[in-house]
Amino acid sequence: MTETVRLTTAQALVRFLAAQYSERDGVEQRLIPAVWGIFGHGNVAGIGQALLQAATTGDADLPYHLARNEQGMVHASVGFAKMRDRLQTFACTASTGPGSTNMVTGAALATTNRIPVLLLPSDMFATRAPDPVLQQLEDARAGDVSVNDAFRPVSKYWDRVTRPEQLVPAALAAMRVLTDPVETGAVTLCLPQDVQAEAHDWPAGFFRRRVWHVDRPQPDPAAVARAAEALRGARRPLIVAGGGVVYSGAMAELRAFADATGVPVADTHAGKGALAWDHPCAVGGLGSTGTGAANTLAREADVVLGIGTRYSDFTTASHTVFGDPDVRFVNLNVARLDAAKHSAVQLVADARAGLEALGAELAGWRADAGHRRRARGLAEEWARVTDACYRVEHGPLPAQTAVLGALNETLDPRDVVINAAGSMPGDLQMLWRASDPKAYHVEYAYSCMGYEIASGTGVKMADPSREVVVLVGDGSYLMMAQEIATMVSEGIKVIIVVVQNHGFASIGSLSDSLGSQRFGTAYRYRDTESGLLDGGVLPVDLAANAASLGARVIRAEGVEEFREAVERAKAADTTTVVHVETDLYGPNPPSQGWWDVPVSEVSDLESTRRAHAAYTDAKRTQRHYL
Ligand SMILES: Cc1ncc(C[n+]2csc(CCOP(=O)(O)OP(=O)(O)O)c2C)c(N)n1
Ligand SMILES: [Mg+2]
Repeated sequence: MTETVRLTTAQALVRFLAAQYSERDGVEQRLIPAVWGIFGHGNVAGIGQALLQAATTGDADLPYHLARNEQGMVHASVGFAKMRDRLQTFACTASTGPGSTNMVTGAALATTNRIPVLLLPSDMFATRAPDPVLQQLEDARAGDVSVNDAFRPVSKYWDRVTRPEQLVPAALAAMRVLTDPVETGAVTLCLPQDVQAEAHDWPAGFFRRRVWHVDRPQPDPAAVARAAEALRGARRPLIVAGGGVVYSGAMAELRAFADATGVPVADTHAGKGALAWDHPCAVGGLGSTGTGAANTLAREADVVLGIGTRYSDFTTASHTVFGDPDVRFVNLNVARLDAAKHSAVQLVADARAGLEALGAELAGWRADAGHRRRARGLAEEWARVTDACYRVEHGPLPAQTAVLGALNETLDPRDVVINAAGSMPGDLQMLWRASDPKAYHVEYAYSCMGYEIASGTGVKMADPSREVVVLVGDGSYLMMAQEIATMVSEGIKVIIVVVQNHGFASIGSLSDSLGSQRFGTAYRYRDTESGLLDGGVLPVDLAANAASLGARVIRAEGVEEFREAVERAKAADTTTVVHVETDLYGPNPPSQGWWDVPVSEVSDLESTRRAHAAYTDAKRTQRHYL
């Protein structure tokens, strides 16, 4: 007879999660070392009871962390998982209805970024006995629909456990998807509140220690030969290094490949730091917010080797950055979805394995010396542009680029800077000097305002030996500052730099360039005469707000005070907010690329008509790479 254990569904899930491990390159670690949550009637007596039992009886090792907003706890989990190269993540439990749907944005962020996170939204009663339960959506056309169906398109695996025994296949499928580098993203197991509390006799084998091996798919030798042939024929090759290089831990292999071949290496947000910024082949960020060096080389490139990149529109400057009419692509990617982009020679493999194989196949081959010299010269030229942006004197409020420069020079190479949305990702992509693959943590697949502070907690938990610096604009701060209280309660030290410019520098200047005159992009009083939101500055005090949440706060005026404030924040051992005001209007770094944002084709406004003419012009260079 099979040995069984009598537990509730929630208790069984907690015990199961505590027994899951991931393994890569011989290193085993807990796949899900902790659970984040916010309790309500949907989970307090189900998962909540199971976690209490785990914490107090030693039944299972699964610590619980209390977030302040469910979206925030998903961001914390993503930050953690990204730092841990997708080999570990957290689970997130939420109550029914709003608690659960608050996680939908986090789920989309995780899936877009290809970062694993396990979501456990509570669901309406499986028995439907008390329907409609508080917060239940009633659908007149279908009895089985709940708000949790909203997770389906943003999850890589979705299931609803309407009977206890369904947990066994559902939980196993969830682990498979979380640990598959091709499939990974948000995994959602919806748990009806009655089922969570229902007992069942579980097969003991369900709880055995289970290791999920994350393997390194090797490339097909014929594909390696095709890729090598394409590169050997290249006169102006360029590498685009994406996040896949970092998640695969292929930094040494990328460096060795660059050293051996001399091919210039541009990076995406997720790939920045994979090759140190001052490596002789490094040419910096590519695309809409790319460096002059990377974008010039992309315009001239005849062969592009994309490694671990999903080629977002920011990377390709909306399909305009590659200018050679005959440009060919070679894509090394673990996911065929990405390998196949731009009609590439597909090298479907783990980035490390693929680089090793391609490097061996290309042994002795080097990119043209003139091309290498040109790339080096362009990179040096861009270094001078960066220096100028870092040192720009501007008043009365400083330029954001000078604040970023002071920060870059004050931080140590291993310190992590986090950012996600606003004008800073662009400035960082062009100017930030990263020499460590984990030092640049910019979420720019979903570019979600609110990720910054919330993820800081998870990033610090992933590597407490590093200083973690959250860079956050006032807009993002106002969307999700509450997780400062979580950091304080957990005793997690993060430095938060709040860049106050009273509005959206990013969307404001975008609006201006598109003929929409910065409409509705500044935080201002409504002007009684114009009727628009362009009155005086609001008396909003974000430093006081941060202090009210329990953070230590330093107000800095100007670049020199800012530099000192960061030094003091580094010396502190509790969460410290550095508040600095910058000029909403720049000066900005010289923009090098285009971004496709459509402009109204007809308009009563002269500004829009002019912008539309410029848009039509820019659009001409956009194309598919066939
Ligand atoms: C959740 C979310 N809503 C809206 C946007 C669109 N958006 C991109 S940047 C931005 C403004 C950001 O303002 P702030 O954080 O102050 O940064 P700044 O542009 O001033 O640097 C907005 C609204 C977004 N990225 N995320
Ligand atoms: Mg702002």
